[in-house]
Amino acid sequence: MTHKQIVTRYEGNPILTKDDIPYKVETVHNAGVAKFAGKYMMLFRSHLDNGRSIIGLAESDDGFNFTARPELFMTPAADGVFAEYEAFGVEDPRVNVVEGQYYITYSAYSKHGVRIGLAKTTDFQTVERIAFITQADYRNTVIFGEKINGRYAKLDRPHSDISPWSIWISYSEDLKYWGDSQVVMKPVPYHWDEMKIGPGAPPIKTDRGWLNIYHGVFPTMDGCVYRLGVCLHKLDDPAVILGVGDRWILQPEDPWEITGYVHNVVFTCAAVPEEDGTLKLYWGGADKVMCAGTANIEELVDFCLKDTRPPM
Ligand code: BMA
Repeated sequence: MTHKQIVTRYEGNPILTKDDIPYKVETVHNAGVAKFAGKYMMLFRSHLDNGRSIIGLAESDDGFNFTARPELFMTPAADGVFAEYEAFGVEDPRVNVVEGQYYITYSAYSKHGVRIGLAKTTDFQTVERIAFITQADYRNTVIFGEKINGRYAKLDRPHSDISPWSIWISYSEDLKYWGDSQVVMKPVPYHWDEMKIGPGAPPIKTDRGWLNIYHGVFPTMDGCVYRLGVCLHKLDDPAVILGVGDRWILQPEDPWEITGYVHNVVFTCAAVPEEDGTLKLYWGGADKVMCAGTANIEELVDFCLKDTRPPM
């Protein structure tokens, strides 16, 4: 099997665009998706025509045909600490199903930088903000679906000049206060993910480890190319990476992935595991539309373990 076949694109892509939204937006992309009460709930990011982002909601019975609700789901908070740190927009939500509860991790932008907010929904109508769970220069936080050795665990992507855009793990007893952080994976020079990597979909538990579908960025003379890859974290110690697939599993190929708001981008915030051993993968195409595909979970795990590269 070649890397081109491991993810099968849905024939009806793109599955959601700005033309499907009952209010005015410029883009529909980088959505978190989870199953809730028998439906697929999609929290999607949209740029407004001032360049800032808000989050809308669409729902589906089959995971491919989505209908957007007329109401917005999340806009920058109006007051308090959340207003201070979300003033420039809310972006790239992940829906983390943790012990049956729905936690949303989102990028909050402001004049202070970008940091990660944690919110919760019990009904996909209302959203309750809980806390900011990182400082600035963090994006792409995903939370493991259960406590591991008595603590919650999250992956995210801090940035520093000395160690650019790498994946770190940290732990918490209450989802609010996090610590014991350490780096687990870094970009590899002259490789498809040499410039930046970041967690994508919330990790999926398998018999052989936690499957992490991440994004990797390669700089070119024509700008950056965003692709997706996979790695596998040890079940009882997710700071240990058992394997990183050496090749990407998805790259921009369809016209709406190559051209859009930002060209040459496939970017994921969601993968939904199904009972038949497949998963539905969701990605933003060129920061403008939502796309979907399917993959076999065991094949993705094999991909992590068979032709691997070191995590750092
Ligand atoms: C990243 C984030 C993502 C976006 C990607 C490609 O830095 O801004 O939301 O999809 O760039 O533009």
